[in-house]
Amino acid sequence: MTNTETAKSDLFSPVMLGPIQLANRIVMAPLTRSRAGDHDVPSELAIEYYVQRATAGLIIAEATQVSPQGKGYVFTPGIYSDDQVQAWKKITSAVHAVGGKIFLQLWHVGRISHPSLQPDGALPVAPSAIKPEGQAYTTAGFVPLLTPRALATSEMPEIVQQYRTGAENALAAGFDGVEIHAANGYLLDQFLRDKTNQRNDAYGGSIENRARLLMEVTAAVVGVWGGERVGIRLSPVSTFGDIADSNPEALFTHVVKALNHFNLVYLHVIEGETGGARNLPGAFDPQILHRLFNGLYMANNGYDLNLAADARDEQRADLVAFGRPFISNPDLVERLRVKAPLAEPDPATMYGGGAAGYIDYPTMKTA
Ligand code: 8OZ
Repeated sequence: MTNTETAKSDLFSPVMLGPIQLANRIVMAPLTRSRAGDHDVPSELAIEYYVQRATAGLIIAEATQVSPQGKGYVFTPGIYSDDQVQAWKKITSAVHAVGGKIFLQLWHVGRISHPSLQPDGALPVAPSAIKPEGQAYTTAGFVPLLTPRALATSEMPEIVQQYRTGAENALAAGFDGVEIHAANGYLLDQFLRDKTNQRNDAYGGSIENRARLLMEVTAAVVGVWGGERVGIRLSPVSTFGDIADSNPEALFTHVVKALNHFNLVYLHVIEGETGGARNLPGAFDPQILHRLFNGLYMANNGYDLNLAADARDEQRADLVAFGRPFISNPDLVERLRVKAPLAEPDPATMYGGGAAGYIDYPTMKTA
């Protein structure tokens, strides 16, 4: 990109996302901020938080559990009760009133949870009873993750139903669409990968079997919304959540080919290590998935203006999602456009707490 006063990239021009016109190609990535209240109801503060960031071409609202069982961190919001739908409705209405577009990310954490976060203190569920390395974020602080309970084959329709209910509730709450969270070592990713899925029923073993739950969930969500309002997030080379696969290229090639059947509007790919390096030695090139996919490709992971503009110029992405910069720069799109300096987020207020570090980051104008 050449060095002029304002960035000349078509990142800042409108684009169609299926039937929806976005003002630009810059997406606010889903960001867990852990500010929900009792019963997993999104905070009133979230109205202002998302409105402040509504100049993003698209907001993907934070990961939101589709069921009480799908919860894995304190203070994350849900989309399984009427109170939650009413609270989300206020958020989507306020974002729409200022011209923004907003999807909801549908989430089930699987084994990345803790009995203290589960209904009746139950063990978290997973494809197989394999303990993840790492810690759960609970009301008692960080505690070690435990060996989960393997789901019975007979429980699989109920898991699919949780996503269907989440999708229906997201529709009732006024979202523009939904993103299926199949990344970062949560339930759907746990089924995909052979390190975490050692089942010997129809949901484990071959790549086709390991992808079965994701395809059933996608069919259910598309049944509610239509493919043109459903996106999906994958993290094919990430190990976040203590996840791995013996052949990620074969696995994710199959997954993307199978997803093409649903005509999803976008594929959102965390191209490197979640929250970490973009270039991983030995990892396959996620552009393979871009070339295979029949909808829009949304790139994510450590992008800045130059990387994003280059990705557009070289046709390596249709949309670019920014995460952490949106925490501390509510007017990120304008700052990128005029090449203004970006504010750094304060790690101390990233998760949990109230307004501080949430809705008090200034725009360039108010700074
Ligand atoms: C950071 C902290 C808690 C959750 C993800 C939903 O990685 C998350 C998440 C990230 O997708």
